[in-house]
Amino acid sequence: MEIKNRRRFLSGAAIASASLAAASVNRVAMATLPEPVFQDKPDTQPPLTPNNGQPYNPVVTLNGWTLPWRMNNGVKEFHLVAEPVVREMAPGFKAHLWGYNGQSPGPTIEVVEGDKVRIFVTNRLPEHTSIHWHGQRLPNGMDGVTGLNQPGIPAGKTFVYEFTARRPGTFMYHPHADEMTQMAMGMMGFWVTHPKGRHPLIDTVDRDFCFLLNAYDIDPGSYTPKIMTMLDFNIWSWNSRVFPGIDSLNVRLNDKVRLRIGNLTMTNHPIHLHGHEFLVTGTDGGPTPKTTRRYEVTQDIAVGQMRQLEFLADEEGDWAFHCHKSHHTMNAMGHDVPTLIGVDHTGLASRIGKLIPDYMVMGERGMADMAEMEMPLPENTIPMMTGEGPYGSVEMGGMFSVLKVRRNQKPGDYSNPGWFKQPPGTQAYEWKGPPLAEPKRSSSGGKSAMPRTSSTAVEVQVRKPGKSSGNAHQH
Ligand SMILES: [Cu+2]
Repeated sequence: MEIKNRRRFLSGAAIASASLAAASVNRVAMATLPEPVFQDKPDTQPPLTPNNGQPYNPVVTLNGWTLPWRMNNGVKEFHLVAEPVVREMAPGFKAHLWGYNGQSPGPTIEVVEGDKVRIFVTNRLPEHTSIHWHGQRLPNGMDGVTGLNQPGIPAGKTFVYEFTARRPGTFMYHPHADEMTQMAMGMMGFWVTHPKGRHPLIDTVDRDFCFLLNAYDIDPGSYTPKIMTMLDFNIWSWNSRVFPGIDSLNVRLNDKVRLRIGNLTMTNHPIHLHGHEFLVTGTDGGPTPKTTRRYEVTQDIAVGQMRQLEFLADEEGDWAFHCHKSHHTMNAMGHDVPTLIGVDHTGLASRIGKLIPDYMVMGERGMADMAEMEMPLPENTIPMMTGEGPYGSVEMGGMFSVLKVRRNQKPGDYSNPGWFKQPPGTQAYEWKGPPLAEPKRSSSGGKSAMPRTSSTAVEVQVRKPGKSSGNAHQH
């Protein structure tokens, strides 16, 4: 028995020394755990300017922050603590998630190409975990897949990851242990490797923003995501924040701006920017060759992908910036409600109102009423469409924010400049001339390339599938 244990110990030591040789990072200096740094605020923190190591232009994490490090004999040391967190997803709406160092997502890690990196990961979750460094070149034993590359980090233990940041670009990190639970609970973070010196394909920019796309299923009135959900999420978020809780991206007129976006949801997100065209300057594999770049206003970001978008912010104003799937710019309570547009409820509300005071019929003119109305909501949720703009409700939620381009925004100032005041004569206005005459409409039907011999006209009423089919949304 003793011999068997000893043999196992020896073979373990042999494996350890083999990986030590491969890791190319010196472990000798490692003596103490770096003090972990925690963040209790969901506000966008100013860029963390490096005060040691190689210089770089830091990124700004939307409603997030960058993890400070310590230098230890030429190695950049970080300390991540996996733990349950309370994340304010928007004012008045808190979620009980799992994350790192006090927040979900975890802090952004910024390093420079060629940096030797050591990351201590302490597990304060009730189950084992691991971290996969998504997209990195690294020794196989550092890739973080539980069971394949390493045993899971048991609850209460600390593991150490070491590798050299070999290629510059945009990366992510997330658990590779009970992934369905741990990612549904919000465990993920951003990683940026800046180029060492000038890179022919990576431009210097004035503002460099990053955020992750994530999604949750949290019933109105509850606090914890439902982890079994695969398709029907109701909270579509950027860095675990939903509009109007997502900070605006505040830039100076004619700034060169880079947006780094990673998708850790279970569907694709066509990210759309108003008022400007951007180039896709980077993907999962690194900077894109210049010959492949073309201007776009929407970039689809598939599951597990990262994209870098760059543009010149040369149009002043408040420009919407959002996922183009309309259900993704909507918060909870927008689901399982039958379409009632065109349904005549005349008299219904007043009749029911005699029985149930405050009864309202929603949705017969569309859903905008829901954004305007002060609807009573359950505790701890957020209206489906909301966000007060200078001209009324923005009628958005979820994956929506605003790019604010201002002439007088100072370099390095990320504060919100308030609403844009359109110069006189540059805003859509009401037509005050003669009213519209009744137009002539054609009543002829369309032709078919392959006509049937007999045809019966069918008019369909399309209703979205959903669990509830009868009643309107009631309050
Ligand atoms: Cu989307």
